[in-house]
This record gives sequence, structure tokens and C-alpha cells, in this order.
Amino acid sequence: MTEDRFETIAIHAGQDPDPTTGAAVVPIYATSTYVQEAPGVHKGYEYSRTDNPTRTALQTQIAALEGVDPAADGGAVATSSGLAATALIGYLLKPGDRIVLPDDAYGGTFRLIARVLADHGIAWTAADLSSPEKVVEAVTSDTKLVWIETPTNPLLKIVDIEAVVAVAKSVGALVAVDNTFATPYLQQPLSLGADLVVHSATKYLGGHSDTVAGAIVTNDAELLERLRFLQNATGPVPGPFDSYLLLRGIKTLGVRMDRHCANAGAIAEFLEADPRVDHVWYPGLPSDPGHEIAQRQMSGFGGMVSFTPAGGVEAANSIVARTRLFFLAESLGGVESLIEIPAVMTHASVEGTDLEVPASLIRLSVGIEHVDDLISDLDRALG
Ligand code: P1T
Repeated sequence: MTEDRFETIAIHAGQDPDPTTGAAVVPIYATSTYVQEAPGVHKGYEYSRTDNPTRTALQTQIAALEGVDPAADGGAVATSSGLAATALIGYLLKPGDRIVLPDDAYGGTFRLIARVLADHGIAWTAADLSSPEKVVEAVTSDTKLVWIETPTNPLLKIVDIEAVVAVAKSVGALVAVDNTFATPYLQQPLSLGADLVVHSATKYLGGHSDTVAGAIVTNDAELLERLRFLQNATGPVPGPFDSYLLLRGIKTLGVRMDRHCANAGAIAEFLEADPRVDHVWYPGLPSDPGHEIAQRQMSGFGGMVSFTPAGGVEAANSIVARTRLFFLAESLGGVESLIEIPAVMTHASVEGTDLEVPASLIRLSVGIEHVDDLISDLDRALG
């Protein structure tokens, strides 16, 4: 199995035919409990908060795709949402510990760190992790976790994972990489030295905007055991139906990402050349400050594009009201294209902080529709 390539692993890892029936697709084990032959004598499953076979298959699939080294005894923990995954990682910390996080990140991640974990005595510092000097300045002896997002949400900054890992290791801090925007198809942070990979599986992994879920992946057996303990102790598990939807969605991750990347690249070029647009953020554009590192660190530039229209906030509001194919909605990573204004939608919680985003910023989650139709839709909406 380990010699198989990404697209093959996506379809086969954790998905052997069902041993009881030969079913070619992993069944939805809709059960909360498992009958025991005698007290403590069972087939490996006791209660579905602790483990469920559909979730086990999903965890095997995700771990394999993130390149978990089978010899390292690592693995994945699938969770009830991306933020549940982040919260479990937060439980690894103690009062007095510090988290260094990016000055551009998903608003909900910031809210969890600054308004929940902070109340439990965990300090935080926001810094521009795309600047090596700023990382060195931000990381101190009390830093126990460096949280990376790359590309960041919503400004698509690129962080050099290996460089940040080197600084974090110098003070013994763990490094977690939120790999939601890139997916393991485009970027594998564990191979660059990260300790933990986090996903909002709600997005590209699921791929169809029909479920909310998350995942944590690690090569470290001790961390995996601790996270499994924390999940069982606190309870944020995905149900078997959600696990099945993810298993099914992930099978096509590679082909979907190829199309997301191609469409987003064409749209970024279209927007960059248009005088009705002020600025475009997309790591695939040679003009983007993260382009070189993205080329080295990723095998494609992803499906997210952000831009500011020349007409400011007023223009932004009318553009998002005029698109027909790009639905005005939060979230991202589904087959259908979405458009939103982060300042008042996904990132309302960062207003007035170091993470504040431009008020006229528009974020596109470019779907896998025909690219010519998507460009016509934006062309019309730009007015
Ligand atoms: O929504 P949830 O599955 O809990 O995942 C949270 C999360 C974590 N990390 C990143 C990079 C994310 O983008 C998200 C969720 N983001 C959105 C809902 C959004 O529209 O940006």
C-alpha cells in the first residue's frame, strides 16, 4: 500500500472489502454500542464515542494521504468539526503556555484562541509568519505551540513550514499546520517537520458542502494517544454518516483539486488583468509575494482567490449581490463556487485586532464548474 500513489491511496487506504459481507464500500456502522462476548471481551469496539468502524476507515484514509509513516505508529483523529480538532490541540496546553499564531487566519481559530483558551490561562501572540524575522521575534521560551495556516484564510499568505519548524524546535514548541486550504494533495506538512496537521474536513476533503467535520494527523505515537484520550474524554466525534460522506468525498480529492487549481489560476489571471479590480491575492500569480515558496512547498496553488475591487466596499457589496453561479455564502472547498466578504462574514470576529482584514476584500472559493462560465459570471458582476 505504501508504494501506491495519492489517487490510489485515496480510494483504497482503510477501504478493504467488508470482511463480513464483501461490500466494496465501507458500510455506515450506525450503532452506538457493540455486544461483548464477556465483560471486556470484544472485537475492538466498545462504544461509538471511543471508536466506530466507519470512522476508523476514514482515519486510516486521511492518515495515509498525509503521508503518515506506518513505522512511526502515527495516525489520524477524525473530529466533529475543524474547530473541534483545534480545541483538542488546545487541550494539550496548560496555563502559562503561549501559542504563536498567524496575523491572518480563519476567524473562528482566532476566536477560540483569543476568547476561549485565553480564559484558561493560555497566552497568544499574533505574528506575520510569512516573515522569518517576525517568527524569530514572536517565539519565546514560553511558546509551546506554533499554529501555522498556509495558505492563510483569507489573504492567502504563504508560510515557509520548514523555516518556522526550525524556529519552533529551538524552543521545543510543537508545530501544527492547518492544511485546510492546501489539502494533502497539494502539501504534506508532516514531511516538512510539522508535528500536527489539522483539517476542516468540511471543506475540500468532504468536497460537496454537505457535512461538517475535522481531523488531526500526526506521526508521533504519543501525541496520537493523548489526542485519542482527549477526544474520548471530551466527546467531539463525527458520526458514522458524516464519516461515510468524507470517505466518499475524499476518493475524488485529487481530480477535484486539479480542477479547482486550474479554474482558480485562470480566474486570478482574469482578475489581475482587469482595471475594475484593485488587487488580487493568489499564490499562483508570479507577482504574489508567496509565489516562490508556494512553488517549492506545494504541488499546486489551490482553489481560493481573494481580491479587492477598485470601487471599494460599495463595489464589493454590489459584486457579491450580482453573481449568479458564485453563491454568496461562508465556507469553501465544495464543487460549487462561493463568494463572500470576510470582514462581515467569516472574519467578523477579528475586527479591531491584528488579524483585521480589508473591508472591501472579496474571497472566492472557486468550484469545479466550467471556467468560462465562472469568468463570465464574475465579468458580469464586476459591472
Ligand atoms: O468550520 P469548521 O469545520 O469547524 O472548520 C474551522 C476552520 C478551520 N480552519 C480553516 C482554515 C477554516 O477555513 C475553517 C472554517 N472556515 C470557514 C467556515 C470559512 O468560510 O472560512
